[in-house]
Amino acid sequence: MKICRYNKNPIITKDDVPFKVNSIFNPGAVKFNGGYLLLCRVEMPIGRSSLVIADSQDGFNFKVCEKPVLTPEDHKDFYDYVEWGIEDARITRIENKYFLTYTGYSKFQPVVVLAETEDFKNFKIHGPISEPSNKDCAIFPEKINNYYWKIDRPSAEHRRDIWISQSPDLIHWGGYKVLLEPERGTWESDKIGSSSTPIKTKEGWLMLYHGVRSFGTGSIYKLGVALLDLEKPWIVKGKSNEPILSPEKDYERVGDVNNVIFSNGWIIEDNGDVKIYYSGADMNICLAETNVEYLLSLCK
Ligand code: M1P
Repeated sequence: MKICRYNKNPIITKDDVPFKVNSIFNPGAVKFNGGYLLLCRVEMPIGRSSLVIADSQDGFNFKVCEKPVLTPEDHKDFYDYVEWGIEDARITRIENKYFLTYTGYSKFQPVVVLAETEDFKNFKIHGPISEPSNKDCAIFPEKINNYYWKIDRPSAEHRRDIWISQSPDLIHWGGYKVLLEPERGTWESDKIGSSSTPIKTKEGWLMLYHGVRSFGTGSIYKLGVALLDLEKPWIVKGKSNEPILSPEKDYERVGDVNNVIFSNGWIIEDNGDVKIYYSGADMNICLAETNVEYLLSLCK
């Protein structure tokens, strides 16, 4: 198996949302209660985003809930940092809790916000765990060497690299290291950002990320994959030397932001199959299927 787009893509569009939105895209993904749960970004007509759940028994056919489950207004103590929207949630299960990391957007620029839930109904919002500008944060699903680990994308002038850091409690972070840099003169020459929770394999942590190349007329977003050392996750053992998914279909080429494939959610099945949930052109939700062995082979 290589990487196959589902033949009924897109699997969710704005027509499937039971309230008025501009678009639905960039879902976090997790197995929950024996089914599949997507925590999708809905951009409201005013242009600010909230998060809504879509659920499914088979991972292909999803039903979008009646209203958003998490909005900027729910962030009472932290509203100043999310006033312009909450975006692009990543979901990490650690024991019986689900930790969400998403972008809080405001006049202060993007920050990473942390929340936790056990039931996807009640959320404990911890607030920002980064200074601006930072986004695209994913937490590893278990402690490594007694620490929690996250990857994210701080922005410095002219730099958009992926960093890794560690924490004793998921709230206080340190030990910052650069993990991956854009590669000049390639498909990922201008910026990169992590996608979702790294997947543990016998050969290392598989990590999905997006790479961006900018032109005068716009940018092209594609996906790549990298392999991190199991015990020393700041060591990159290998990465795909080509993008694994590039905008080709009309639903990836044309939308609010043309030529974008962006993912912040993937699910591994017990047999090693991997479902990559992604969005085309910031407008919809799509599915591509592959497996762990193939992704590992790309990193060698
Ligand atoms: O428009 C493509 C993506 O652009 C941003 O991603 P990043 O800053 O990580 O490159 C985000 O706004 C994302 O939501 C969007 O899909």
